[in-house]
Amino acid sequence: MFDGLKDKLSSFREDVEESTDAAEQDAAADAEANATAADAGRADGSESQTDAGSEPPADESTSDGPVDASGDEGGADPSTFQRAKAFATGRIIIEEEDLEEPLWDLEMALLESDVEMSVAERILETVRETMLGESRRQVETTGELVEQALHDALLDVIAVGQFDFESRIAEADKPVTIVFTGVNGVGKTTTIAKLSEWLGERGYSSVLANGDTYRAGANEQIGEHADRLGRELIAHDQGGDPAAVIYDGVEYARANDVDVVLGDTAGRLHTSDDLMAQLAKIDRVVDPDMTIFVDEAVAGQDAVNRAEEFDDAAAIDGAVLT
Ligand SMILES: Nc1nc2c(ncn2[C@@H]2O[C@H](COP(=O)(O)OP(=O)(O)O)[C@@H](O)[C@H]2O)c(=O)[nH]1
Ligand SMILES: [Mg+2]
Repeated sequence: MFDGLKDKLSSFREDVEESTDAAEQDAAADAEANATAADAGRADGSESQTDAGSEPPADESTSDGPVDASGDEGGADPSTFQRAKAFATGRIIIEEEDLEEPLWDLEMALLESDVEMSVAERILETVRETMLGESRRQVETTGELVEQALHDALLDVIAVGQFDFESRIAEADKPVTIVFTGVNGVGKTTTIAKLSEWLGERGYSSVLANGDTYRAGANEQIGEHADRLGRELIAHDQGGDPAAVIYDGVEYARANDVDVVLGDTAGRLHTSDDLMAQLAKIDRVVDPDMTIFVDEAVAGQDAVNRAEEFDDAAAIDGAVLT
């Protein structure tokens, strides 16, 4: 899925390159035409124009002279002259019309790849704004410019409501309790193991609390991670109360000066009222510092809908996409 989107993004880059290349050639032709106009001016025998004509077309004085001359012919619009001038000075100006078709194709590609309409529009708007009227030096390819504009636009949309996870951990009173929610098999337990390692690398101790008392084998799975990581695991028997397990995890952390409690939960369908009510209970009893929603990046719009449902049961502070 992402390979497809990647291909489309790079074809957007090629499309813009093509249309600006075409514009570049027009500008080159215009620059030549201007030079010819300057020559024609010299043929008229005007002394001052002869001096101007001996300069390269980049010079201000030439662009003034011939602009008036060809303006009389009704040849080119001002933007063409701007382009011709920019070309002569080694700069290219990107115009709305260069972007029109590639942006349309990009919009289709984003929508086909399950990107939400308002997000796609925001990306397009940022790319358009970044690139329009942007002039680039010839050493810098249009491709690089497009890549940077896309990069900035994507960062811009995913940076909404962003917070610095590490500084939040650093500043919070210890122990910091984090509960992980999400549907089945999206990577909650694996993410907890990874995060425990990540925290350890930054000097924070952590304990794992297995609030997944539902699925057979859940204790063994997270137990394996805890063993490998050398972390304490708080677990109850299958069928126990998940809120009680995570609460025990918090008690353990308090008693043993552990910095972070990583509370796992059983995967549940957002459509299952009972299980969602159980999640709300965990939230009430444990009152975690953060609730992290985990989902698969490939879930696309489904993940957004699920996140909304989970957020209703236990307010989400952040999300991990696996
Ligand atoms: N490709 C990929 N697989 C993952 C990732 N995280 C977890 N998995 C795998 O997805 C499966 C379910 O992971 P698990 O952590 O048990 O999901 P949970 O049911 O949400 O706890 C396991 O086979 C994991 O190895 C990830 O980031 N990428
Ligand atoms: Mg799990």
